[in-house]
Amino acid sequence: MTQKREVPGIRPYNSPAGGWGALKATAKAVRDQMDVTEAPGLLLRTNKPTGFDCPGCAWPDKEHTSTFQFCENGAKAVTWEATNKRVTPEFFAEHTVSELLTWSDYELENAGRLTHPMVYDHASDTYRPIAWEGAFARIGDVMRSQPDPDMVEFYTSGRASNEAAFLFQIFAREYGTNNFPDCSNMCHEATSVGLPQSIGIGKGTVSLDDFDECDLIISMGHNPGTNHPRMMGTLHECSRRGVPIIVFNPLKERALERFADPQDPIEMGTFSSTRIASSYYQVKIGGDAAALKGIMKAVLALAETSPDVLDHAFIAEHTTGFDALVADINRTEWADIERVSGLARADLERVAEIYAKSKATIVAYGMGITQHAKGTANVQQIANLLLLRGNFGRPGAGICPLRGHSNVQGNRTVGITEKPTPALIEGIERAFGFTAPAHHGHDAVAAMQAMAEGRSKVLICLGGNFSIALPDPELCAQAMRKLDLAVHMNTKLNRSNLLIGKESFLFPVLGRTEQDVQATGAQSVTIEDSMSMVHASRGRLKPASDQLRSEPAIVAGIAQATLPNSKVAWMELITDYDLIRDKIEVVYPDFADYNERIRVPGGFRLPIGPTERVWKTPSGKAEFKLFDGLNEDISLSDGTILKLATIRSHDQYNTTIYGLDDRYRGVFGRRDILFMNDKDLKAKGLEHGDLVEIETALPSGAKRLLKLTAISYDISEGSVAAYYPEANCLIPIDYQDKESGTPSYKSVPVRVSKAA
Ligand SMILES: Nc1nc2c(c(=O)[nH]1)N[C@H]1C(S)=C(S)[C@@H](COP(=O)(O)OP(=O)(O)OC[C@H]3O[C@@H](n4cnc5c(=O)[nH]c(N)nc54)[C@H](O)[C@@H]3O)O[C@H]1N2
Ligand SMILES: Nc1nc2c(c(=O)[nH]1)N[C@H]1C(S)=C(S)[C@@H](COP(=O)(O)OP(=O)(O)OC[C@H]3O[C@@H](n4cnc5c(=O)[nH]c(N)nc54)[C@H](O)[C@@H]3O)O[C@H]1N2
Ligand SMILES: [Mo]
Repeated sequence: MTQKREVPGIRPYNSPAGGWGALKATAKAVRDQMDVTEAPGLLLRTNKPTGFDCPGCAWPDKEHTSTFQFCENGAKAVTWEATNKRVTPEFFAEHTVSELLTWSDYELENAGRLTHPMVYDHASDTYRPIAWEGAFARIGDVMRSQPDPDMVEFYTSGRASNEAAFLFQIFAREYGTNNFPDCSNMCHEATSVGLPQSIGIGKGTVSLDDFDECDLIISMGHNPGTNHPRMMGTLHECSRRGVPIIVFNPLKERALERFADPQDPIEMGTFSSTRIASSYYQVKIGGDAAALKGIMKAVLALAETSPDVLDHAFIAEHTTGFDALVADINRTEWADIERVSGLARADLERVAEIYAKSKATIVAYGMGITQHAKGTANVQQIANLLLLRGNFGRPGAGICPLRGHSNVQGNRTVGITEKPTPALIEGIERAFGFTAPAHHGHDAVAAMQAMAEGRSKVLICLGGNFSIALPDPELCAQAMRKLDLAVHMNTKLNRSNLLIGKESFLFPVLGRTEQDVQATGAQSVTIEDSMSMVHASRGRLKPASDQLRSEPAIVAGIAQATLPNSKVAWMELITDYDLIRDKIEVVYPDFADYNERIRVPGGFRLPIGPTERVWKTPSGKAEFKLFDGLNEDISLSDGTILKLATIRSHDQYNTTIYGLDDRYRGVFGRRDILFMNDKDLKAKGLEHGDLVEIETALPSGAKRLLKLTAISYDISEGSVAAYYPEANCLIPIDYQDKESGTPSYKSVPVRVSKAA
């Protein structure tokens, strides 16, 4: 990287990730949002058996009995929710919705916690307070007047508890639809669709203990220093144990290079750090399947002279499709693998050698794998690599998708899906005595398309910022404005709340950190982490206002008002969440003794078939799945086209912008940046710091442009990166993985030129 010219806000960051910088940033997060005397007590209750589950990420804690695990971005998530700032009826009276639309995403959420149920008033262009019961009654009227239940969309963002998500899906299904757009559709849907075909379950198979026993970790397309910070403790330990950690990522991410653990007194005292990646391969954006096929090709070549390199017994007993995989790999030429992955054959052969020696391998992956036009097939290539050496159902081995929102996996487990299985429909019949609809509903993209085309008229959001998280903000804004009714349940104000159609309600909800008191007393909710551990979470803080209601209570209120002849005892269920969990147990037998088992510290683990070598696929075996060719759109590589990935900064949580720095990448006080390789800058006649115009280079569709400042960065050639959600305007809504519906947020073909 040659950063000769001074560019405002751009300075190389030379320290390790973590360390004193992380402590300083935590102190700042506390200072900016909270009463400094309250914060330590609150942060110390994070992830304790009697405390609340950190809303920051879905990484588990050891049995949930560990001492507090220091984590900068967890502290940001917690203090952002527990802030002293408030968005009151007076605030809304002072600011019209048109004015608020001119605020940045950062300014909107930083205004503070919502305090009252509000309804939009067209005459004054403001949100005005409304009583809960009046709001529910009006929503019920509009819902009942819809000609077809499939004209209503039920959106979930993965922060909702199991109890809230379960009630939400029961409500939607009794109302008569399977329209469940969900943040997971933008996130790990490729995992939810790809892995069941490969190994019979759409979840990770490893537990934290497996990290103690593995002897190789391959990390692909995730940035744990920012997005799964508690994973850094695990990687740090593994590295110190001498476990090779092989990273595939187009960007050099500091936390994957070296990390100083703020809980390690020696590293902190001596300003030293631990290296994380033993080798770091800067794959081209969208080149992972090629890299994986290259590694498999080299493994198969090794197996010709040392047959033990493959687990033949496992392959014979537990898999199908091996011969087809070998034929496909044989057809794939090294020259193509090198060109598409951007990696040298010798490097991939080296990875294969290490893999062939490892007795227990874990592959961890994130959005760099799933958010591609071939996301599902990408995930399946990871499963293939692991299957070749029987890396399932053995200590220290398995697949580790890094989930996003802290309970996104749980939401799926308790029924948020647009494609209900017969077992789910039977379970609902058993528990509630009504027949849920079987026809498939809308996922996130399909829901927004239906809204844009006027086929759906109502949107009910259990959290999140739906229209900003999706691609194509212009289309999403138009779609929102065509609605008859939008209902938002949020902790904080965001842009989706301000895109108003006929009627809009904005409901303030209790967050994870707050006490949830119902008729029978204080309640706990339950959460499922990335490793299928289900445990209780209980907030202790006084709620942000006495008007707040819990998500289960709001869902029950709307359901009761919408369905006068409901088979569900909505008001009774929310008096005591044990009653909701009893119903979950009736629908899902895997939750047997739910209420007893979550009272044990650490909770319980849901069954994961592959850990017992049980494969719930059509063939009853694990299946090798083929990746057709190497890359989705080689036809688009005309030499001038670059691939754009949209990524998260260190100071953001999805569409929530905590601040304007991205410390580990050396960006301060701004987000209008395009990360570019030096060679690409030169080839386009650009210099570090030039203002550039980025144009989407898809064959058809509207012209999509964005201006950013290009900076020289250590990123693979042919690849560029910019921040989400600012760059979402470059992505058409239907540019997606057709198998899973996931938008291809990480591989947008673009042209970059100097701005006029
Ligand atoms: N603090 C914080 N924590 C979070 C979140 C947050 O926004 N902030 N979001 C939560 C959610 S919902 C999610 S889904 C997760 C997201 O966590 P991650 O999966 O880590 O998310 P991203 O930042 O989108 O990008 C991941 C990485 O993919 C790399 N990448 C991009 N394209 C490619 C590619 O083609 N191949 C490979 N191998 N790598 C590529 C990028 O360089 C980046 O390092 O984090 C969760 N936790
Ligand atoms: N370009 C691009 N776009 C992407 C991605 C990308 O990598 N690139 N990533 C995608 C991914 S992985 C995801 S998961 C989606 C995220 O999509 P969403 O989950 O819809 O978005 P968030 O930004 O997490 O939602 C933020 C809002 O959640 C509300 N909130 C916070 N806590 C709570 C709570 O406890 N309860 C309730 N009811 N509300 C709460 C706050 O009001 C806040 O404004 O975005 C996707 N969009
Ligand atoms: Mo996500």
